[in-house]
Amino acid sequence: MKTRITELLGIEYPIIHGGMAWVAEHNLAAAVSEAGGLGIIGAGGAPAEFVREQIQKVKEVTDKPFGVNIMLMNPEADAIAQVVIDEGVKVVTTGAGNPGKYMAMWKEADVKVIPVVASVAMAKMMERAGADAVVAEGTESGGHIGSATTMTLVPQVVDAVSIPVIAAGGIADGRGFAAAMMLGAEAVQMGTRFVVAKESIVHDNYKKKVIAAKDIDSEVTGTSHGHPVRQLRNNMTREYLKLEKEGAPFEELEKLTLGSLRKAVVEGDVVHGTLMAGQIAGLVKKEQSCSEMIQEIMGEAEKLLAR
Ligand code: TUI
Repeated sequence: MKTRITELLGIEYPIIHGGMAWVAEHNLAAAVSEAGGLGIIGAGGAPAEFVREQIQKVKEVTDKPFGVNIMLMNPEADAIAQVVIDEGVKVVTTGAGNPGKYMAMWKEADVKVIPVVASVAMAKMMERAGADAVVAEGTESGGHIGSATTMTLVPQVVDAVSIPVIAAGGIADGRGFAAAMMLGAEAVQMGTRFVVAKESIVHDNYKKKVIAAKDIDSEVTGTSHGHPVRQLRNNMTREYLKLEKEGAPFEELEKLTLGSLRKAVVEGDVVHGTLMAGQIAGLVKKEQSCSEMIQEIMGEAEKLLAR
């Protein structure tokens, strides 16, 4: 399937990988790229030198295009912005902020820039700043989210900009992919389904929670301090939401989440850890290789779109 995104990025299938902190590391990124999508290394809160090593590891195993996601609240974002240039990375996606100040340096180095946006205003601002495409990410997504749904956000962003739009949030199968195309998207970004990929290094306890999750098993924490994060319900979210309701200060809430994503992904602590996942977790039922996932999604979508 050809779209402006497959052409822009030189990939076979219009499926890109969400830049999930701790999860989207070199093994998973390389697997998604090898399967014909665009693998992404999620820099999350990692130091710049760690990101450089991750990039080098992907380059060792695949010649296919891949990207790096820079989470803009990372204190080392400036250094990571330079590392992607030094390492010759061709595509950058950004999240949780405005990447405007890096745009000139990336354009000069011929890096394709794809900011993740959660509003029409941000999408327009990014197009004016020189973005090559945008990811319009709905509130169904896991992790740090905006408030608009994918169904409402994607067509409004498509109408507001001329650059290609990638839909994200609530997409995990061929039906979601086809629906995104109907809304005017030219690719999809998926996170939750890749969490349970065979190549994903996420702890088995976390994968089992995603596979067992039902439609309404996610909660949004952090709304009170302006950083809403979607994750699967557990002891941690119950405690967090109780404190938030009582008006606890940010410092107290932060104690619960410090290092909690690592705890879940690496140690498999599904009780106190943060199990970031989107609302579509209820649809994710089995572990498969990235290639099996992408082939299955494209097969289903092509049948639906041919109707
Ligand atoms: O960034 C994400 N998802 C994330 S980042 C992350 S790491 C984290 N961990 C704990 C707490 C907070 C973050 C986990 N998941 N998705 C992309 C995304 N970007 N969603 C929403 C936005 C966004 C929000 C506001 C993009 C731009 C924006 O504009 C702000 C501005 O500066 O104007």
